[in-house]
Amino acid sequence: MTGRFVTVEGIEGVGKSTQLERLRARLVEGGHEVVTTREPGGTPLAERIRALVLERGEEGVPPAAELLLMFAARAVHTANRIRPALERGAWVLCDRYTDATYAYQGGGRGVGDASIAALAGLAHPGLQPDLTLLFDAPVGVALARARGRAQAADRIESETSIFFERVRAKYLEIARRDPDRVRVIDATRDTDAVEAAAWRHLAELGA
Ligand code: Z5A
Repeated sequence: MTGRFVTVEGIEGVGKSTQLERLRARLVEGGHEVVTTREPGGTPLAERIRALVLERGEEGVPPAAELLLMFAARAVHTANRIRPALERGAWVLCDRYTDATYAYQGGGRGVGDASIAALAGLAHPGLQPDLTLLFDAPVGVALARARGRAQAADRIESETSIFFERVRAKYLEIARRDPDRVRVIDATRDTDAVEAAAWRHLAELGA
């Protein structure tokens, strides 16, 4: 594969989508083909799975079901959108990927790493991001940003601060374990400063 696979991660409201759009614009200016996408979702079928897993309903969603739905969406997304784009040489900028599963279903819900690794091997064998930008900020800062927006919280966004503390801790653990791929960016700074830090990592990858 000749393209570049870049994922952005972090807890809700930390500024991932804002930065993804800025990085997309700069890559396009530089003459690259860029595909921006998100998880769960990114294809018609995967977006339908996203709606199922995020909607707030009467019936409980056990962690195992949440985990399997995330990977069902990811298997479709990887096969039908991410791999074809990488094979044509595009830059793929993806808002969340398998690190989110380790952080949310692992750190947040208590699913073991071994179960997640087994499903990752099944859903996207051999496909790992070239670079992951982990936007990091204290939970209070990120949730205040997220809750400043108009839209209602979905099922996972409605979790407690303690849940998001566990998710953040797991993300930071992933970054410590894989520092060459996962770059932690201080997302408490203003939007331009965060973008400059993120862009330096893309430049190292050939942007
Ligand atoms: N999930 C999961 O559990 N397991 C998985 O495997 C996967 C996902 C893949 C959907 O994710 C949910 O799925 C998510 C995890 C779960 N649930 N939660 N929580 P999503 O990525 O679609 O949704 P999200 O995490 O809730 O993203 P978000 O709320 O859109 O946040 P964001 O993209 O990081 O933030 P933003 O929209 O760019 O910015 C938020 C606000 O802050 C906005 O008003 C900005 O203008 C403002 N902002 C941005 N940057 C700054 C700076 N630097 N300073 C000040 N204000 C800023």
